[in-house]
Amino acid sequence: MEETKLINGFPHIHFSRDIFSKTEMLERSRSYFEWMNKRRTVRDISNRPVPKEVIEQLVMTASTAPSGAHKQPWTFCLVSNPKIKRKIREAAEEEEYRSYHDRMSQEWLDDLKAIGTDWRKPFLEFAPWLIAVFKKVYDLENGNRRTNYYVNESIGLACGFLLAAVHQSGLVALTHTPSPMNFLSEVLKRPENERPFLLIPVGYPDEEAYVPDLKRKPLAEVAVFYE
Ligand code: IYR
Repeated sequence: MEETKLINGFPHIHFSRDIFSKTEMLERSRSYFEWMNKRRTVRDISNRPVPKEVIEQLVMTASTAPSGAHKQPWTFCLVSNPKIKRKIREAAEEEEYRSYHDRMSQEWLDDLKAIGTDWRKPFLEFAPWLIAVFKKVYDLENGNRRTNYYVNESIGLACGFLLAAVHQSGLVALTHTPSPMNFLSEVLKRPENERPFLLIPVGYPDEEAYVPDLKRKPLAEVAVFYE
């Protein structure tokens, strides 16, 4: 087998991977489901420090996600600086206070009752790391605009990979969406081609952590087969 080949004039490398027997495939897919089904969004995050090297690896995993034309249109801002975390908490709580009091519909507030959220966001200060994910709506190469494609799909996938990597490392995360979150661009001084997408505190769960007793939909409710 040739190792490389030109396609459209561009080098392609030969691809191969481990292929498993049917039994092994079933066992691996089952155990991965069981493992991923243990992942929970956790709001009670401890202030116990998490090494920077772990966070670096988590971001490298997130950045393996597929993206439109392989542009990888994302920037992960990794915040452990207490002053910056405090600024983010204050700005987020200001917006969230207004959302919970004026901007969210009664239906929305009712839907959140079972989850137990409110405008207070202490985890933004106490979690050892905040990962502020920015989408690059376009790239800037020497001041020239270059188009990015399927930016929302791409960055959503990268965040999914990130959450799986956090879970794999034994840590917990919270997908937080302060709204509006333009304040993140200012606090973190991001360039104009980047827009905030998600704010993800990461850390160890508190010893006294509680999560809502959620049930996940069974297969029949989330899948339709056409055989
Ligand atoms: N952004 C708010 C409200 C909120 C909205 C949904 I939809 C949630 O699943 C949880 C919270 C907040 O972060 O509190």
